[in-house]
Amino acid sequence: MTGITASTDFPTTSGAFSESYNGGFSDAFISKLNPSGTGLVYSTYLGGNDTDEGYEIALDEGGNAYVVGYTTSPDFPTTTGAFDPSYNGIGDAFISKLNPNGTGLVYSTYLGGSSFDEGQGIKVDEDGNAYVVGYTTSADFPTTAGAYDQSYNGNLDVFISKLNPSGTDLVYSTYLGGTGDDWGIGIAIDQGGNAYVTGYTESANFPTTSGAYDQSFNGSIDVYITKLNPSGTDLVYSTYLGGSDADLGRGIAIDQGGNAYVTGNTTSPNFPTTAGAFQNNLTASNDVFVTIINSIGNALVYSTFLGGSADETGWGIAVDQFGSAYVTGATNSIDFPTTPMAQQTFNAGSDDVFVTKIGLPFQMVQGVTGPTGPRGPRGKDGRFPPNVLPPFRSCCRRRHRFERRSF
Ligand SMILES: [Ca+2]
Ligand SMILES: [Ca+2]
Ligand SMILES: [Ca+2]
Ligand SMILES: [Ca+2]
Repeated sequence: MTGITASTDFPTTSGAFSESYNGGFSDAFISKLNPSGTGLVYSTYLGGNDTDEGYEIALDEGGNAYVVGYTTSPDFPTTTGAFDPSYNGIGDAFISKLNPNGTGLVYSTYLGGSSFDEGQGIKVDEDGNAYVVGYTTSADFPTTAGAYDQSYNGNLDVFISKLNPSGTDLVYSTYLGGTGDDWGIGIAIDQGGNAYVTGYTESANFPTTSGAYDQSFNGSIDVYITKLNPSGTDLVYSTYLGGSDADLGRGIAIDQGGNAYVTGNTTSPNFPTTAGAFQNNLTASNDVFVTIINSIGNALVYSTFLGGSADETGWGIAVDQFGSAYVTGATNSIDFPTTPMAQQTFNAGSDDVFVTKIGLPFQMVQGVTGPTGPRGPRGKDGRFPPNVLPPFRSCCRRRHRFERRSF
């Protein structure tokens, strides 16, 4: 895991890359827990004498850890021969690759221009290339020849950069955005080397593609979902997603068929949902959304709100081989939908973490609370097509709705 700490006594391990705090407002940290969660395999600070923040981590098959984040430290640890070993000012993104033992950096580089640059998301392919997303106000952010968009579009722009396995050079690097503020938050890759990015935009001229699901801005802030080709030279598709109010994308994952699963939060009562989805109405000022868009980016496969009577935010999403989505985030609702026999069915105060599994409408979720489980609605074969769902009985409490429709 990675994150941010201001603690000078954050637990580190003997021999780790950086055992002691490096100063300033914060350091990033990288920690590896053993399989049973009873001890640290390694734990290290990562940072310089100013602010350092770790935002996402990815692993390769060799056990190397790749971290992306943000730093204002001129002495952030970089490695000789790295793509950019020197600070560019007003905040830079960083990408650091830590060896499997946590004892040293394989490479570490700044990424940014002369203005503000912040890294947010990272994924690594099987060859060790790192794909990074973030946002920038630098007109001189490093881009590559032939990349999709080599020129700054104004205010915040998204950047998408692919770093080679040795961290010495960019394979490609491109801006993405319109004239307004555009934030890059989440990134996913498929086996073909396409990169999928989500975040949010205030640009009415954010680049979309012909035939995409939603080519026009819906107001306030919108989610976008953009698929970049393997060479970083062009968009495969790019679409808005949202309603008339604020819609913010944060997490994205890709299934084996190339469908993109996106989560975030929305305050739009008219955020697009699909017929038969778990929750078709906004329950409060701010709900999580979970949306699946098809592989060519021209239609929604599934889209739902997820939330209770107070606010929540979706932060991360994963998808399994059956197409079920696993969503996590934070909620301060006392009536956030939970399932019977879940680990914790109540809010213990203020913001709580939530973990939710949502199956596609035509699939069933196995397990004790699934359709065929001892607490489930016991369909003959555990499979209710969405249009013949058994009616909800008036006796059933809200959480049962979730159980029945969560497949
Ligand atoms: Ca620091
Ligand atoms: Ca900078
Ligand atoms: Ca912009
Ligand atoms: Ca909107």
